[in-house]
Amino acid sequence: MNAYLDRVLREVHEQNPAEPEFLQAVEEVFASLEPVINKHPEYESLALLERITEPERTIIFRIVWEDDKGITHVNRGYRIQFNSAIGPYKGGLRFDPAVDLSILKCLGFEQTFKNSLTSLPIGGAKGGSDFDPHGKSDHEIMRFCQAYMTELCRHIGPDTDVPAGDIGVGSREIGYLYGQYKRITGGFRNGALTGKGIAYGGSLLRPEASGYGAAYYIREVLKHFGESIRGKTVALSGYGNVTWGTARKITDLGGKVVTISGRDGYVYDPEGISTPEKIAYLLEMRAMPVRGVKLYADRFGAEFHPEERPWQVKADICIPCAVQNEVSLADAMNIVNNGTKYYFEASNMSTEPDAMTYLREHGLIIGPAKAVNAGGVAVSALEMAQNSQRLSWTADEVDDKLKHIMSSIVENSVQAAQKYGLGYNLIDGANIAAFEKVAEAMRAQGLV
Ligand code: 2IT
Repeated sequence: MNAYLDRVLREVHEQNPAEPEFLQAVEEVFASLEPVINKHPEYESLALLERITEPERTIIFRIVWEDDKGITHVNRGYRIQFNSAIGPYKGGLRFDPAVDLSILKCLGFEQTFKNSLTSLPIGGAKGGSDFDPHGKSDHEIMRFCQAYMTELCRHIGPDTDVPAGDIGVGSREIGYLYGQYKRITGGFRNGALTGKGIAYGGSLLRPEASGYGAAYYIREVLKHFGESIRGKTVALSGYGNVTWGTARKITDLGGKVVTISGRDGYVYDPEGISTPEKIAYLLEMRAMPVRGVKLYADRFGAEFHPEERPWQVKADICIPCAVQNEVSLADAMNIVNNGTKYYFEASNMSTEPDAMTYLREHGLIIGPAKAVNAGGVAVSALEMAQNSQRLSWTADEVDDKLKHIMSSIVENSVQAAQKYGLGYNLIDGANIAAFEKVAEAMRAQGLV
């Protein structure tokens, strides 16, 4: 490895020893940057890598809220404002008991590069809380969101930092968060959050955008190999927003989605998770008190495999859509044994490093998360644009822009890889294209 990359990677390890996910994300990006750093030795004197791996600002705060029985709870809230070189901080909020500083720094770092790839003017951020929304009443969710925003409101705004949803934060939570933001700050600055309901400035297609974008990205890549989604068997994991949007668009484009998964196991539906009723059921399951996908199997007579992951099922295309590090080396071996040709990460950092190495060595065509799922945040940026204009665009206008953004992500990734003689390499290409834009903006703005 290039000596400068090597030194900074060591320093990042020394400074963040307790943050495995963050270190994993930095290593993954650095592994692609050697040719770029060789070409730009001046980046060392600008401390560019030291700066790009250090969040500009990390906010950690106490959240106090009362449940329906009047019992007081304390949670930890976070916002990592990672990089604002190319636009206001932008990225989702995750409410999940697994949330910690390492996961959010990992996601904030990734978001910086993802947002750069969209070609829209958005910097990188991530936030959330270790609050578990599962099993909470609507009023408890509202009180928690209000308590969270009471602190966060002083750090965000349409031109500074624009949060959105992620795991555990959907349109209901964004509604409560925006209501509290408006109440405290005054004025109707709805560009301060995205993923809003349509009635108060949300964008059409924002709920669908991550999944539709993934399908458009996949369509472009398959086209390069003279293939199409039509007739392909597709394995998905998860059953949340990304799985839902991906299943819809893959089905529209003639593919057959045969798996979904939850914390309880996976469902194999050989008939295809393809009717509007089945796809809508994914949304219904999320609202149920029982967690997991067994409900789907019971309802539609599909196979349920408890405690297992869907990667044992033979599929032409595998698309993890659930959570970071959901694909292990054993899963990667199953995927290779099944003769799968295409692997696209739709969840952020879906793949453990040794699993990724295995898939790459076995010649799969791989699309990395920061490119594949960038459609979600891209439509968030389009929502910001609509809010600034005080106009709303039609679904077709948003969809056309999303298609164009996703194909330009594929094209820019391929061009960046080819510029450095790396061939058709979507992983290194995405990292390089994303890094070059952020690095150039940081260089131009001086030592800040
Ligand atoms: O991981 C992601 O890109 C998101 N959760 C969406 C972020 C956003 O600001 O729309």
